[in-house]
Amino acid sequence: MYAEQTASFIKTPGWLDWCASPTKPQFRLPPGSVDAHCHVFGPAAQFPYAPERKYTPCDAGKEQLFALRDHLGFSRNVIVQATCHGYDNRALMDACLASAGKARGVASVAADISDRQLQQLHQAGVRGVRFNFVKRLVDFTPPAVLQKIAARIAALGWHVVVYFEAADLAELSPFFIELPTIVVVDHMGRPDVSQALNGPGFQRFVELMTHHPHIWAKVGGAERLSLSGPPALPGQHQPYNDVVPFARQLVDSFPDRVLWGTDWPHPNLKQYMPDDGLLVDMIPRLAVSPEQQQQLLVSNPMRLYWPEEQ
Ligand code: 0GY
Repeated sequence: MYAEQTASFIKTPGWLDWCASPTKPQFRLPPGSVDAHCHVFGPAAQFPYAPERKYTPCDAGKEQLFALRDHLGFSRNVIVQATCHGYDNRALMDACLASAGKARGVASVAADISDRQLQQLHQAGVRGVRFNFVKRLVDFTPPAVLQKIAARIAALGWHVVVYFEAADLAELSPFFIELPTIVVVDHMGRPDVSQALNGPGFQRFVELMTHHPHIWAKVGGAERLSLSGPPALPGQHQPYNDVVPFARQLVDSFPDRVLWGTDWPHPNLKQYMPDDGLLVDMIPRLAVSPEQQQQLLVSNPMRLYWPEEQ
């Protein structure tokens, strides 16, 4: 499995590489801010991509992630295992271990993972597992298998991160409700932002959070969800306007259960690569008050990923 040669890794046709020179954000992040959703890819020469992957990215290693963290003004990262690495969490663990305590991880694990391997992940800084239901990214795993994994990681004090398409929320909700840990939903459950904010699609997700206080949401991913897109020229208009009301409703309604992340290096975007500095500059439009910003960027992620420092 680990014998694949770097030379055989040819990027998926049309792959867009991450933005090498993002602008410096104008928004000054609160001290101690956490980028709570980002990834590392490879580098493939050291950490080969998984044979079962659905895409082959460009490399995006820990040094580059840490440089972005410092450039944007974040203090810490939560690195989420990307599907291109399958259940091989070595690149994620390596990044967490090299971060001097400034990165925690969310891993992907198979049902047959041993207790010893779970302990190794914990020691590296992993505090959650990701269950991915997006069909273009992963093959199907039966819910019963995921429930067994969840029961085991609950005993470690970890939580579950879930990624799914909005159309699948109704079917998946009973499963999420029964999970024995905090459940963090990636990209706000991927709402269709061309639909009304108060329409049934997004309100189903809001209802889920209203009635189930163990469900949290990440309110990043504007560049992935937006149909209006970024400004044509820097400063021309407010970017990603169409996503703002959706994120803002979640921040206003559940200020102690929201997280934000860059999603660097932005896998599978097809049109353009976002400027991570402009994404940070969106934050005060989503979390308007200094109190909300403190919760979104500092106290919520710290409670989940660095509880021992609280
Ligand atoms: C994201 C989104 C995507 C990919 C992954 O693990 C992954 O491959 O999460 C996507 O393609 O929508 O959050 O990074």
